[in-house]
Amino acid sequence: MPEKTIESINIKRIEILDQAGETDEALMPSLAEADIRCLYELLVLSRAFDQRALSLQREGRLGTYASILGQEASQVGSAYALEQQDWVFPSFRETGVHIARGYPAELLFAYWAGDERGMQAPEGLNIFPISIAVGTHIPHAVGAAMAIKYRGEKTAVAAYFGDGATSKGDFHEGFNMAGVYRLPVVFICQNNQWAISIPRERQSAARTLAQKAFAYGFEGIQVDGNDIFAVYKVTRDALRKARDGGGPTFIECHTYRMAHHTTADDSTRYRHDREVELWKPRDPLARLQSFMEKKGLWTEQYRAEAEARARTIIDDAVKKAEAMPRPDPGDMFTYTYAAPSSRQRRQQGAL
Ligand SMILES: Cc1ncc(C[n+]2csc(CCOP(=O)(O)OP(=O)(O)O)c2C)c(N)n1
Repeated sequence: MPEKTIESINIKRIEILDQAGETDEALMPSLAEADIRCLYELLVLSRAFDQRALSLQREGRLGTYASILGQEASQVGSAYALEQQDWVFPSFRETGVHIARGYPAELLFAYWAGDERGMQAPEGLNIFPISIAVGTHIPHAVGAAMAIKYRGEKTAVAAYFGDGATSKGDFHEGFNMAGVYRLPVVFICQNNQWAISIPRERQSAARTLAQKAFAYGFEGIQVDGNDIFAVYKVTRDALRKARDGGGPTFIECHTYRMAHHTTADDSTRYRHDREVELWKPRDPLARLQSFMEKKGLWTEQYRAEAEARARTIIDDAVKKAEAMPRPDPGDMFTYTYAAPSSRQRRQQGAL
């Protein structure tokens, strides 16, 4: 009997904007100048939030916080491609997604200060509470996509997670179901090279994470996650495909976590400074800035104004978050189960 190749795999990687701010015109998505400015300002705002959250945590005003420094293009670029009706299932490191969707910054600060009411999305913002448990929201996102398909709606779901989540059972179960039923879901992995202290090469022996989709019968694609135009284009195309009945896509955003895992971690104990140094020139914000400068869309004055606007928004959000009346401890019970268990009732009585 002859030996035949019955399947083969091709994984694409998309890059559009290089470090010098030059673009590949053939791949460049059509974006008006106003969109480009908006993307830049969302990056600035996300970074301002991040910096402030880190300082507030150090002052004891937030509990703990997972920085997004270096990952802003993966987050803002992908979120910018969403339509208002689309649903987002975030993990704990998606502040840039929340900000790009217009989630009130005061609610994010309140959440990281330990107030669960911060995860109650305002009406019309289709964004689920963040999942601290790694990957457990992937099947939830797939379930939502199943409901959308069942109802015949023209809506897509975006599920965000890290490289570590791709080793979880939830990931494989979710991917399997999404593939079998061709569900309208886009899986967005920010491969930031580390799952706390586990490096990417110890996470999986696969050459790319994108190729994991292949086994489930749908497309996996890798994108330069520090290139906002590439992330935007790949996500926009995948979301359109999902809404048009073309089924799921898995996007691996190849990026880097510049900060510690969270404010409770010390990354110097497991990774070399020279690795972090290597990624500094790939900064997503600096790259967009170089592009805009060449196009005459960026000046020092514009930067100063954008940063001042971001500072005002963040100052205001901190004030609002800290002025919120303290939550009622009874809420712990009210929002956990539809009907409290006998143990919960006992605990409730002890409050
Ligand atoms: C189910 C579960 N197991 C373990 C943890 C502890 N934990 C928190 S973050 C993390 C690593 C996550 O890495 P990755 O998915 O790559 O996301 P990143 O933090 O890099 O954004 C782990 C193991 C958890 N939160 N949930």
